[in-house]
Amino acid sequence: MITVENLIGGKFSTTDLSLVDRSPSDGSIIASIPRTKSIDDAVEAANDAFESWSALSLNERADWLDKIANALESKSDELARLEALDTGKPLDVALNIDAKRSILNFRFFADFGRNMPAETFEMENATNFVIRKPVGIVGLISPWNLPLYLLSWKIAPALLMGNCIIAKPSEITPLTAHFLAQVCTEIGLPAGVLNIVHGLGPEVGHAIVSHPRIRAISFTGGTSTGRMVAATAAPMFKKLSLELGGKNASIVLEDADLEITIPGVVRASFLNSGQICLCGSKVLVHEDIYEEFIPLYLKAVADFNIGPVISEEHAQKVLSYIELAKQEGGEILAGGNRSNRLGAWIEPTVIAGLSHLSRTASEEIFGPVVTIHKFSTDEEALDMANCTEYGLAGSVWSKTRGMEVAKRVESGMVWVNTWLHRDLRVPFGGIKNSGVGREGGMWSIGFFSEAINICQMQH
Ligand code: TXE
Repeated sequence: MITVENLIGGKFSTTDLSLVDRSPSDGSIIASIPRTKSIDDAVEAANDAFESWSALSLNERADWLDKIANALESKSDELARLEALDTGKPLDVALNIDAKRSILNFRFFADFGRNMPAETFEMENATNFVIRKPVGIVGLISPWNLPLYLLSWKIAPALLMGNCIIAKPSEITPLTAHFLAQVCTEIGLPAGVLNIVHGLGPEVGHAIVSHPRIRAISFTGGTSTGRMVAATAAPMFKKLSLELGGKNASIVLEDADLEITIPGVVRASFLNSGQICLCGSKVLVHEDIYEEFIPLYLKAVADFNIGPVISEEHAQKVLSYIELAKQEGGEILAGGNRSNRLGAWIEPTVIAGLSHLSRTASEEIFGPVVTIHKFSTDEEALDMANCTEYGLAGSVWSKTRGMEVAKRVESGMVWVNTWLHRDLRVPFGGIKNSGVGREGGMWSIGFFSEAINICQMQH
């Protein structure tokens, strides 16, 4: 069994109370983790490290990001193995999605930092300089679906801009955050720059969100939790970035090229067992191609390899939605049951015949379950796509009208004839109840720095 420890001030430690981390594949205990309640020592460590870390140049901190990327890359197989063990996802997904993108997050922000243009604004008789100062100590809280992928997405720009960090990974998937802590210690990242604490959300998570010396919170997780985080942080005037839930539509117009659309929509439906906030869990298909689309889609679903969902508890939540779908009049076209494998395995499930206003088609399920709906006009498709409380992502599949329809999808991100094709320079985030703020490229730089203007008169 792995003993996961906190990294505070460059030292590993544990706590009197601990929690267990279970394998989604068979329910066995794979690690113990600290049940941290106080973060005062981590805040002190971050405070002690801040002056020297923020005094480094942008390029010196970019070099540190490259050192982390290089160290992770040299151990990417171990990183992928731990991520697959902790999340249950197939090893090839852990390697090609999670490990690869975790490394890229550090490398991308290293390069981005080195090539950031100076920000000046000339007046007739003065020059305005925009100076970017660090926020100070920042709190990063991440979920269980893409553990190091999403945590590194926050750590990299936060370090680049000179902040010191108190990070809290999900207690359900602590292994790769601990692995990162070990790697950063091995390469000599200065003590206290990156502190990683483990424990329960309402305990150590809340301690981070409510600590007065932590001046920015970047949170990824559920909308209901995001609401609690905002309620605590907003009155303290902390900077807040919330990447929350989604209920995204894959819109297939009548002129879609099914050669690319079928595999693309299946991947959007079931990648990571549907446990990505960007997944297309509502499949909207134009009536003219619906009869052709369904058998092709179901065949591709049957061939798509997925792992278990993250935990037995989450499996129960997902199965409850399948039962709800039946009560709401849905027709199960594929799946609908637990797989006969040990652990939290659920068959990829496709449900037809539901109103887009049904609870099943409106609420975030966050598992391998999609609802499929027929529409006759673009207007109808957009109503079906935009009717939920969420506004995170979506995709439109069409040879001629993708951009036109995509502009009318009420979400932060839309892909046309592709899905999850990511340029890390673009803004990433949602609208409505999918969150507040954007991260990615300059949006991450902006969030993890305080933009200061100095206006110099030319006499
Ligand atoms: O998220 P949580 P979970 C959605 C999805 C999923 C639901 C819950 O619907 O079923 O959210 O997933 C910490 N103060 N998404 O349980 O509970 C918690 O310890 C401070 C979408 O992962 O929001 C963890 O580290 N922190 C999402 C992190 O918040 C608290 C991806 C996320 O936990 C806290 C994952 C509190 N009071 C789930 N309570 C996406 N958008 O990608 C919990 N935490």
